[in-house]
Amino acid sequence: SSFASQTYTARAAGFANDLAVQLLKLMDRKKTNLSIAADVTSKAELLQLADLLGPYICVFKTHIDILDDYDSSVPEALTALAEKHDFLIFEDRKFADIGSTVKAQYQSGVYKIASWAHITNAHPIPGEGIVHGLKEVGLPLKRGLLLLAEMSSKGTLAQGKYSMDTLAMAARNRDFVFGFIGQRRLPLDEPEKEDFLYLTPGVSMAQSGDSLGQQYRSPEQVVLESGCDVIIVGRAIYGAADPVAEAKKYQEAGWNAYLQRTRR
Ligand code: BMP
Repeated sequence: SSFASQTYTARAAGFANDLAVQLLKLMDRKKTNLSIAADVTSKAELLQLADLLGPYICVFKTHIDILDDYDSSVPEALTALAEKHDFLIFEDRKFADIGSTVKAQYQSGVYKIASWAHITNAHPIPGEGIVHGLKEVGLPLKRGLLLLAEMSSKGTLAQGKYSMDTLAMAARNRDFVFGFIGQRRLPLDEPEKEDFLYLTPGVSMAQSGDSLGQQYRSPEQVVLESGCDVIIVGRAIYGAADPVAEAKKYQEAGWNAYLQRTRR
């Protein structure tokens, strides 16, 4: 597609959401399209990963509710590390309720996600009210939202018309929604009217899946063949004996695929 062949920086002008512009520029500046899925259960491990891997990533993805020892010092420390290493924080919350409920879940409760997460995401299943509810909280804070258009897991129901309707929902909310969690740029068969960012989990160079339905593809398949923009890598990096060495490998693989894709 025409957008996928352009550099991240060149594409920044086509986005209405400030955070998307920030992310696109930071990727070229740091030469990384790698996001780490930091699915660890202690705050010490989480912050250690953010500090160790920070130099190699554009986005630090959290599941804040899996921490056994969460307290409000965690987002504070994460925010400081995001500034130190120049990355964005993405809380992978996968909101999935009516607008009024997700608004409260985003703003309040133990985690107060909107107060620290630059990016969060939502399932489009409830209908567009979910976007409007999250937007009321997130837009004044200059946050950005991703919609789950597809999933990496075996048997996912998010496919076909559901994915295309997700794209349409995003297109009506470009001030807040700047992209997708997905497995490929949509649509692949007709010219895209508007640009979106695609962040893609289910990436490993060593495994083809896990025992619970996860399915993996390589950075080349994701970035080069499927036209996605950010590779999200979890266990393949933080589960390795040397996570820093592994992060460097994935950064290089993702970046080389991007360079190949944008070569004129
Ligand atoms: P791993 O690379 O260890 O399989 O982790 C993948 C991460 O991406 C997990 O945090 C998971 O919640 C997330 N994820 C996914 O695997 N597939 C999707 O379709 C959407 C996700 O957010």
